[in-house]
Amino acid sequence: MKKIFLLLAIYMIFSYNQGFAGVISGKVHHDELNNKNTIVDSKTQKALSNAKITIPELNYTTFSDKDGTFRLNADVSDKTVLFVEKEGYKVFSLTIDNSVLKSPLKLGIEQTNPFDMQITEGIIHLGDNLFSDNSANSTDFRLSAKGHYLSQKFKRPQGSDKHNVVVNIGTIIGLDTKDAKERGQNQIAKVYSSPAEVFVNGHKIGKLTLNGDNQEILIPNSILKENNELIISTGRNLFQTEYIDYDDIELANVRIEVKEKQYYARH
Ligand SMILES: [Ca+2]
Repeated sequence: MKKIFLLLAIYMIFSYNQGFAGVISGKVHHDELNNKNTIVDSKTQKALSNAKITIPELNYTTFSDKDGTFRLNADVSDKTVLFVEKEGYKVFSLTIDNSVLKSPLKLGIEQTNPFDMQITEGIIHLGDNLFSDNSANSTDFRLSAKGHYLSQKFKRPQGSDKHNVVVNIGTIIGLDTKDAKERGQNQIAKVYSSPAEVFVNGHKIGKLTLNGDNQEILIPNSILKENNELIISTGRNLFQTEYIDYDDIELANVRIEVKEKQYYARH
């Protein structure tokens, strides 16, 4: 009887190990399969080869192959910014976290409009480097803050008389506003910050209350000059009265774009 129990125990250990090994290899297989991501032209859906894919905060760079596919062999845990760059196309940026490893990405990138202007390169951290681990930012910003606002000059884009000019915030991470908190974008229990604000030539043209990609703000034609200044200013913790605690945020891929007028009429 004892022998049978022993054999049973050995069998159970053996099958447990087998099962365990099966789970691991299954997971690797799953990731490899789903890690095959694609870059396409957003209009034609044609696969695009040799697009450069980077995750600056992880020092990760790869290129799409001849079928437009790429694997993301990066250890993505916290929220961070993924960029796609290709000549003739607008810089594309996307907020990613570890969920990107669960399903394949199909990223459509848009051809450059000759009047569009790229305002920022890489990732810009605004704030004061004081932030909670529960904030909506990546838990460990790799870049130290460049101050609480960004200021960039830009020329009036051609075609601005007939078309709308917008500021496009490619990606924003880390806003700890009331809206961001209510949408579950952070884990902070009580406090929140005022929104980030966007100014052109001293006029407030909009505010950013939610994290995400491709947020557009219209620049009223009446305030555009030949030479313009764009300011994006981060908010403040509204519950800290003893000192100013700026909301630590990451901005990427800010562009000035010229759009068809109907675009805004429809929305
Ligand atoms: Ca702060």
